[in-house]
Amino acid sequence: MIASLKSILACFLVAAFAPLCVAGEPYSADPAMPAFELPDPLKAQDGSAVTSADDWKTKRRGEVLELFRKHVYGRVPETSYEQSFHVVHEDAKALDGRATLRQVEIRITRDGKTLPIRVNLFTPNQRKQPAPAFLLICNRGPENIDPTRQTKSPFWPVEEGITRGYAMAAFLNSDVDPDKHDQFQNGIHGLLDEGERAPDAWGTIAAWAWGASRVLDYLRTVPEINPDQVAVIGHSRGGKTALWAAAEDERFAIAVSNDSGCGGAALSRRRFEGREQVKRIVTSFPHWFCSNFKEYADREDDLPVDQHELIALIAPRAVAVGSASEDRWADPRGEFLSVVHAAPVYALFGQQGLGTTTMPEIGGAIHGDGAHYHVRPGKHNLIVEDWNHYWDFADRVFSRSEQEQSATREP
Ligand code: GTR
Repeated sequence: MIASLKSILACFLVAAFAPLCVAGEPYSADPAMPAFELPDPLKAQDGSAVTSADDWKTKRRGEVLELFRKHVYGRVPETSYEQSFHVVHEDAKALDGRATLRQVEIRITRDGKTLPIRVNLFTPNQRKQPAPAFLLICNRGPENIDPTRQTKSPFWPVEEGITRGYAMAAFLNSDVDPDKHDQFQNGIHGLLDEGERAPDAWGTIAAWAWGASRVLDYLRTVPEINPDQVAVIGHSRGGKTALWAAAEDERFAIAVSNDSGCGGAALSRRRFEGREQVKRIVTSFPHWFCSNFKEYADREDDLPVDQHELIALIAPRAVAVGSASEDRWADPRGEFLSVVHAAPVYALFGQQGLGTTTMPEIGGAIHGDGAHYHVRPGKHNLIVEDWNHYWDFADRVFSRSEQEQSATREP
């Protein structure tokens, strides 16, 4: 009975959203831009319609994932390696006894060479059950994830997260791969890449995303953490990475993209002056994507995918997208619309997604069914206000009762 109600709802939502998949904008608040048509996530490569969750899972999801690997982010090599976890420092009474701190090194070894990925992890001490966790892909300096807490950055508000009952983990993307075009000689590329570089070989965003999965491998061994409740979060280039990490690795329960813009949540086909477009991003950051992506500079309409399908790859797991009102470069509306246009795939699973096509006012937030969106007033940044939205949404996704949420709060 429940199943059939769900499929009726799914059909209704697919029908309701279908026109959005084929029609271009403009929306009245948008700047002028050429009309465009988005690829339909529910049309398989053989032309057949994807009408059920099963079709999506067994057929279409794999196709879309492959298209993103081939044309956008690149493919992880199949080279074998060894991985080990080393707790290098532990403090069971961190944050005045409220948390346990572990500093961990994940060592990736191949042919006698080792790449260490350093992880800082705080778990709440007052817990009735294993805690949900947020893993931050930190694309800023190490002071932003200071384990001593002498520096407290709003980019990684550990104290607030612990108060809300979340384990807080972070690693530096630069530990996995340097954020510069070094011809893929260093970092994990230097360790795992072999032979001539293919046009769909992994770029640096894919390498960082792979690193997030290695950290998840570790987090799933920590008894204080619920292995099925790990959210991956990133800001800007880190947000692009968080989305791709969750697309590639279905063990992430929630993907959080903060101000991720071009190559992240923002639809690539929305081409207007003042926002980052493919030509600019592949020129400024030639190492981020696979080299095939360069072919789409000024040719966004020829991309076989657009970024709403990246959001769709996360379904039926939860996705949260946050924008900042002054962050025109990242195209807040384009970020919102990706989530809107992913709704037909959420609908296959009986979920509404955002449940609206109307963008909230500045300062507003939509906690939908499987999807969240907010637009915070202000500039491009990840701050506690954004985190509060993400924790509120995660509380709902994980159906956390008031009691669970307050288990770690101070009296
Ligand atoms: C910008 C870049 C964006 C975004 C941002 C960041 O320079 O154009 O795509 O990634 O950097 O990561 O802070």
